[in-house]
Order: sequence, then C-alpha cells, then structure tokens
Amino acid sequence: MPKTTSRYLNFIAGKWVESRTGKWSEDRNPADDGDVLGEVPRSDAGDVDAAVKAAQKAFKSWRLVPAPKRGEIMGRAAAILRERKEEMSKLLTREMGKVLEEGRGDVQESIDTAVYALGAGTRLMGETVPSELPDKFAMTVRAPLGVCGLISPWNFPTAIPSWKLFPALTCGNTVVFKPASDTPIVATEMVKILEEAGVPGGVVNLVHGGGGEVGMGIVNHPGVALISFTGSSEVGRAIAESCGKNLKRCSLELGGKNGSIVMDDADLDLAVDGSIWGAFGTTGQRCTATSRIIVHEKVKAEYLSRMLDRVKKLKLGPGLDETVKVGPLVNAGRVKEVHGWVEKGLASGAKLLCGGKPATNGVLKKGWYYEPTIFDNVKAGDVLAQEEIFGPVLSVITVRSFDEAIDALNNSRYGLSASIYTRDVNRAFRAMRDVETGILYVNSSTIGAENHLPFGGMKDTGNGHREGGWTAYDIYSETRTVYVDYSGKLQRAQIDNRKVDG
Ligand code: UN1
Repeated sequence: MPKTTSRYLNFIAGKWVESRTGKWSEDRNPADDGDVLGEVPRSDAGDVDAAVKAAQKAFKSWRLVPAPKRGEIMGRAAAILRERKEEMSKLLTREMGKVLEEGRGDVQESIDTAVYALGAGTRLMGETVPSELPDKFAMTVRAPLGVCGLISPWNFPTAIPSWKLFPALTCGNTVVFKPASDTPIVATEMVKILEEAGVPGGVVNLVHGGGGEVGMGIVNHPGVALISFTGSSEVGRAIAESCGKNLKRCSLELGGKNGSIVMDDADLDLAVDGSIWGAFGTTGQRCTATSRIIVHEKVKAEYLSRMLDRVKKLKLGPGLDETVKVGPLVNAGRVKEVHGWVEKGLASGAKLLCGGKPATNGVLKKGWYYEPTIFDNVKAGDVLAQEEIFGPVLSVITVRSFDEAIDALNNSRYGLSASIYTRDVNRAFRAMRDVETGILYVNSSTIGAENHLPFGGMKDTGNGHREGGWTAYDIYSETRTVYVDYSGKLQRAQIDNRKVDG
C-alpha cells in the first residue's frame, strides 16, 4: 500500500523543496499516538548551507526595502493569521497537545506580535544628540545584521517563532528558521502565511530536522550573523560556546524554575486560582510555569486543602475536547522524564499529595498524559525545587517570614518569572526590588506575559536579552553611530574644543 500521509517541505530560496537526504520523520498527535499529522524532511548540513546561501543573497535587496514596507508585510501576515485563527489553533492543539483555549491564546500572541511589527516598521528609531564641536551633527541609525538563525521550541508553536520572525524581518534581516521537531507543521503554516503576505523568496528559509544536525548546522555556519534560541539551558550553553568562539551575536531564552510566594495576608482564592493555572496550564510545559509554591506556614494548611480540592477536579484529556483543562505532554519521552523527576523527589523525602504517575484511564491510554502532581515538605535546595521538570509537578516549600520567602525564591540557578500574593503594598514593593527574575507578577500567576513587554530572565535563564516589545528590536539591529561634519575643516574631538578650559 502506498503511503498517503501528507508531506510538508523545507522552504529555501522561495521554493518548497524536499531535503537532499531523502529522509522523513513522522509528526504525531500527543493526545492520540495513532494520529499521524504528516511527515517532514530530516534535513542535514547541506540543506542548511543552501538555506543560508539563499538568505545571504536575499539580504542584498531585503535590507533596502523601507522598514515601513517590511512592517506592512508583517501586518498582512497578522491579517491572514487572524482569518485563520481557529484553523491554526486546532492544528496547533492537534500537533502539540495544549488545550484549544490555550491554542487560541498561542495564535493570538503571534497575531499581537505581528501587529506590533507593523507599527515598529515606522518606528525603527535612532537617537540624535548634539556634537561637542560646532557645525557637526551626531546621530545613530539602525542596521540589520544579515542572516539570523532562529531556533524555536515546541511549547509555543506559533507565539515563540513569531517573537523571533517578525522583529528579525522588520529590522531588515533574512532568516533561516528551524522549528522544534515536535511542532514542524504549525511552523510550516506560519511560513506559508509569510509567503502569502508577500515576503520575497529567500528572505525566510525553513529547514526541518533535528537539533544536532540542523540546529547546530545553523549555529556553526559562518554565513549566519545571529542566533536566537529558546530551549534548555544545556543546549543554550552549547550554542553560546560556538557563538562565543565565532563572535556571533546570540540571544538565549532558556530554563525556568518559577516560584509563587503566598504570604499570610494573601487572598487565598486568588492564590489557588493562580497556582492551578500557573502549574497545570499547558500541562506545566511553559518556561514560565509555576513549579514552586513558597507558602507562609500560617496559611499553608488552608491553601493546600483548597488546592487539592481543585486539582482533583481537573479534567485530563485531548485538548480538542473543550471541557478538558489539562492536555497531554508533548511526547512519550517527556512522560518518562517527568516521572523520573517524581521518583527522585520521592527518594529525596518529599511528601506526595496527589498525582505522581502517568494517567492511562480510558481515552488517556492513546496519548502521553501525566497526573497533576503536588509535593509537600520540599526544601528550597532539594532536587524538586531546583530542577526544571517541564511538566505538571508542583513543589511546596514552607516559610515563616517574608525574608525567608524571598531567599527561598532566589535559591535557584534560574531567574525567569516569579509572583507574590500579598495585600501588603510594602511587601509587594520589596519583592519588586529583591526578586532575581526578569519578570514579576504581583497578585497573579507566573505565566501570562504580554507580547508588547520585554520577556526574558536573569541567571541561567538567558544571556541578558529580552524578547517581546521594543527590546526584541535591539536584538535584531546593529547601532551605527554617524557623525556629519559640515564645518569644512578638520575638527578634532576632545582636542580642538578644549584649548581654552583645558
Ligand atoms: C514560554 O513559556 O516559553 O508568559 C513562553 C507566558 C506566555 C509565553 C510563555 N505568554 O506564559
């Protein structure tokens, strides 16, 4: 029987092409392993090279397209995404597993980012400042870098690629895009939308395949000027090493071990709502997921009893069923890994309050589900409080004071997101000053960043860059300082204007 599975291709120099390897990988629905969405090429370094060359060639003309025009193309992409929001969201849920409501949120985030790019095209501003010399003009202008290598994860299949693609392109760069191998089809649809919106051939190149061959192929390619990567700190470190050696700009958004502080004066209903959403939304597969609760001893018993009540009622199942609250993990390997951390947690002496095993009842047998899990009696330095699990596992740490809570929160090598539940404005402001994270929420969950504000973290979460909002445009542009001397004579800075006052 010939295979009838649909095949999705690479996009190089404006053409949809197979990989030269002739190899393919299957893409399956994590909620139903028998449901094959299609096949994508397993590309190699040769495909990467062709993509980089196409991007280098296209850069020559794309960089000269006026930025507002480039922005307009992003605006058209926003309009197409909006038209196809429902279709894209359903595809996203089928490919990645998050519940449909969140799939829609993911696509909405990419629409918002494209709309922001439409405006940003008219505001790629530099600065004009007075010169220290007469008849001289000083300013900065922005310049694109060249070819950007964009490597995106599977947990936000449209939002995170959009954080990279839209600003990179609006700034005048061309790109080679490698989406996660768990979510290649949604990524292909994004690239088709960019093509339809009018991005010229060669400006966006898509290469499917694994992180080793294709991802590192892009990172190590001498024709690539910049790498933007979202994923694990381990891979981020390897990417940064290669970029460091080659003095290549690299922007990294890596792991998180986000904590919520629940103080003794907190609105407990709010804290419970936020904890459930932060820990078990997206099945815990967000870099911003709440994986630690740091709770004051006075309210702990009440907080936990309300939490357990609610967690027991969470409905697991395929994300396309709109009554479901928690979808599957993205693949079989993730179930094993999450369970491995749970076993380590048990061995460390933590007390399991609920969950702690794969969920396999009825329809759940078909996919990769894990029960929402809560551990009590976790210490800030324990394995459960230190390692990024990237699954529905929440660890509870008990503290006796605000200072102890902040210390526990900051006892992490990661620093992405944090939150504090308190009614005391002084504590809220102290937290704003003292947390070691790039994002802080007061009286809200650790998840839910908005596209038009900077997104990123401290410590091992990244290397100082911020995606989202205006700061993304700094990642994708060089600053060129320009002096125009209209005096008609040689004027020496720091010398000719210092003759009198020394
Ligand atoms: C991520 O988890 O990698 O702030 C991104 C949030 C989302 C983006 C998360 N808007 O939770």
